[in-house]
Amino acid sequence: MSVKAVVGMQWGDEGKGKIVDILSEDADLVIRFQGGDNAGHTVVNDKGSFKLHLIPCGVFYDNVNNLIGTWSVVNPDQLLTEMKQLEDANISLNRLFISDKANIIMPYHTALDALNEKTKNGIGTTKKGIGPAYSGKMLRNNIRMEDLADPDYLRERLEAILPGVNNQIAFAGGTEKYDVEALMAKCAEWYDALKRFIINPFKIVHTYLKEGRKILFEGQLGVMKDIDLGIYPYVTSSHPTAAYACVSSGIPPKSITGVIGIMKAFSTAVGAGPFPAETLGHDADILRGTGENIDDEFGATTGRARRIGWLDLPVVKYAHEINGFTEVVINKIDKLDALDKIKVCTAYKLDGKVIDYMPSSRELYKVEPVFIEVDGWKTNTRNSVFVFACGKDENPPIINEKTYTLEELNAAINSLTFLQAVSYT
Ligand code: 2SA
Ligand code: MG
Repeated sequence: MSVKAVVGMQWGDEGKGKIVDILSEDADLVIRFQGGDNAGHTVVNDKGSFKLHLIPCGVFYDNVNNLIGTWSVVNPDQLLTEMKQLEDANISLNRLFISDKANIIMPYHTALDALNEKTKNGIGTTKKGIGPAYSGKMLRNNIRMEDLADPDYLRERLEAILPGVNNQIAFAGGTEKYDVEALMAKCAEWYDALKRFIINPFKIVHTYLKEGRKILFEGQLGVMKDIDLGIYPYVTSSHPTAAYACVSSGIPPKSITGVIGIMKAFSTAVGAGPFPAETLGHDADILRGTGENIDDEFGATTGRARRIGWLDLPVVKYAHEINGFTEVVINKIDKLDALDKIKVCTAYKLDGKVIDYMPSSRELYKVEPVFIEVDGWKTNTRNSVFVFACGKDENPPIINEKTYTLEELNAAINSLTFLQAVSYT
């Protein structure tokens, strides 16, 4: 049995899309388990270059089922646009499914996100309505995919929800009033286009588990953007951590057989918030790239230039503590190829003392990153893929140069060995 979660180890944009694409070839079911179209998962394969926001990266394989899972928030217009792009590239959507319990991002959610971003409370969101949609979910105020099938129920729900929504919009400085009839028409249009994709996934996921089929969970963003464990309030409104793969799909935690952490050889972040290892100069420009390549460091959803930092090992270690990786993939090592000197943040100092825990955002603003600086390897490492297998019985899913035990990985993460391992190849 193989039930693995792929999650981001840093601030998002670690290259999860690429790895999920590779691993999907061998999967029976790929599940996007949280978030919405704020994510941008870049996949370059023999079918073209794609930036997927909502649809799981397993969609490129004809024999793989793909599920937009329950803890997701879905903007149907965005989903339909993405579906059209894939169909235009001759990619079949026959095996795409949407959980009936996934919450719908309504037009008022995106409007509220944009209004909130104009205030002092703005944190640099993607303005895709993610925060308002998740808060609507927690308030038990949302429309779910399953509701589209029942116009009477839907009308009752909208009648109950919209007065509060309109007050919220007006309070936030918006002028638009959302109307039941207009939204009923929109929902009917969405249902017509999406009904064949909406399923109750619970039984299927459990049947797959029993049959020992291969399930891959695709996380979006990364640990530092987790609503609880990340740099609150500069976070997204869901949990990009492996535990939520279980929560979202209703499977017991013990069914997870592996957690694959994806990291980059340096750090990037979008949006405001503390970013201790940030670098702003010429090196940052080299690492960011020019935007000519699809994987240069510009937001895959908003096009914003991502903030750049050196590899931050306290973050990587924190990600490992939270997720318990059985495998770790390091992407974009080649982006460091041209550098004369490479810095790595190995620890944080707070009030002059090295700390051994991940501080809160408030403290993270104050920490002093402790850097080591090493000579660059000045070698072309393009197309190298590095996988560290940490578990005893795990076979690394990708052919790689070297395999490490969990103990070695732990030791490596705590020391320079880590970087040497990177530079060997
Ligand atoms: P949101 O829109 O409510 O989730 O924003 C809240 C915070 O989460 C950050 N965030 C992201 N961080 C990294 N990558 C993301 N996806 C896009 C990409 C981002 C883009 O792949 O490049 O295109 O700008 C992503 N989405 C949200 C966001 O910056 C806020 O800090
Ligand atoms: Mg991305």
